[in-house]
Amino acid sequence: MSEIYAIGDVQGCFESLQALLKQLPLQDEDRIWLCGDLVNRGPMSAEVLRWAMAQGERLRVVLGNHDLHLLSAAAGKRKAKARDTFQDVLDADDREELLGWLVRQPLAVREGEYLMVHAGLHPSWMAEPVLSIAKQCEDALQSGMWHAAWKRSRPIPPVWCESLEDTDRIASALSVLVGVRAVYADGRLETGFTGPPEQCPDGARPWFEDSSCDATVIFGHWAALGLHIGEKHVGLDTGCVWGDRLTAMRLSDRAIFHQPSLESRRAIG
Ligand SMILES: [Mn+2]
Repeated sequence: MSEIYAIGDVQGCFESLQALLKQLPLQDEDRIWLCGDLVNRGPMSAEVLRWAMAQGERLRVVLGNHDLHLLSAAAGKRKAKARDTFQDVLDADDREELLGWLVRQPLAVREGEYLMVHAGLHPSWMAEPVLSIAKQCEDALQSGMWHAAWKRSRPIPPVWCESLEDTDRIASALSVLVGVRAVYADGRLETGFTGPPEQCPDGARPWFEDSSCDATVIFGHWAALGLHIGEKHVGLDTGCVWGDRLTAMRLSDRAIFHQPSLESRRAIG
């Protein structure tokens, strides 16, 4: 049987990724999923992208907020920040190939009972509509109109509702897919919070507490949540870039593989 190994946020930690892959009992027919934020904060973003490009059909990834930030900075739409560490991509001889590959990646991937997104879902979203909403965002990435939406999504994105259109719709959808951690009862995202779930601001709850999505959702983005294995929600960001570890889960039996971070001494900020 072909297996899927889902891996948490790599963020330029190429050496940890390679070490984790060596641990996995990968067979030729097996697949690898990366749940987004392939780049930034760690030391080797370009190498992660080169490796990902070379995997072909064996690899599926979804885009995360750091991936979008890189694409935005590369297009001159947003300034890189002092803490950003993706200059290796911007200066690379193969920059256009790397960025061209990245911008074609999806925001949601579904296979069977599994749905992968970077951050999470709006509590009202079921699996099929998520793919349709993600497709609208992917079309916006191809057309370039997403830059206006990405700008509109911060600091306070439009609250998701099905009737949103155009820039507001993409802004709201992107803010959820690549940014959500906690949500208020009225559907607003808590946008500034990055702490552990038990410290959610008053009135906000982790998005998955109120999700009724009819798929098992594989996500990353929330390092302070750590490895989170719920019945229908699996969080895999275990803070490799912050010196903790990189985690993989074999989806069929939920076997977990850990690689302690090899980049902690060099990670910036
Ligand atoms: Mn993220």
